[in-house]
Amino acid sequence: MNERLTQLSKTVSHALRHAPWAYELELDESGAVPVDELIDTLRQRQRWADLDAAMLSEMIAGSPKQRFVIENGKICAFYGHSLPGKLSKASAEPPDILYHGTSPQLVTHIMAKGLLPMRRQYVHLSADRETAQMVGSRKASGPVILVVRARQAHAAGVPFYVGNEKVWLADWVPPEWLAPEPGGRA
Ligand code: HQG
Repeated sequence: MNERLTQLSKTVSHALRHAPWAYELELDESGAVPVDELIDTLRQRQRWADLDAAMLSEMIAGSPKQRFVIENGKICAFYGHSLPGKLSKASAEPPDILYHGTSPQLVTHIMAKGLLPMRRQYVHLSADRETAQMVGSRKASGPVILVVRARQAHAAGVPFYVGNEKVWLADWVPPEWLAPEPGGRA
């Protein structure tokens, strides 16, 4: 994806995950806004004066991560939200194991308190190890991968929610369902 589309992805993330009010957008209860409204408001900024639906679709399709979806004329972010007013997500039975990549420095705290959403609405979990490795690499050059016994946690009453194919969400994952990957640095 070229630099301009990467910038567009960041701007749309900001608008749909973190600060819709800064764009005079009002998200519905699932976090979606009409595509036309998003395009109109971004076009008022000089940088995005030439934005159109095709460019938006190209950005979504070309992104290595599945961040946004357009459905019935509305666009929303699958995950990542920090805005106040938690968006309702469909809860679902997770796979046996999910992963969470993080900094070695945080592991002691996480193993004491569990995984917390911190600044976002939900804890973010990865469906595969490789994705967790990528997520953790944003935090540390030698990230730790935590293995989450998700199916068992779910059976014990911990809710999980679908983000996209690779991202699962949770409100809180208690420490008893977590273990630093064997051979990891923790
Ligand atoms: C840590 C990106 C101390 C947690 C990624 C993480 C992801 C704790 C940090 C998505 C803790 C929050 C989200 C506790 C959790 N004590 N630290 N008890 N519980 N933490 O960035 O999961 O590119 O908000 O380990 O790919 O890293 O933006 O969350 O390190 O899918 O589309 O608190 O964002 O996607 O960090 O990443 P973040 P995340 P995009």
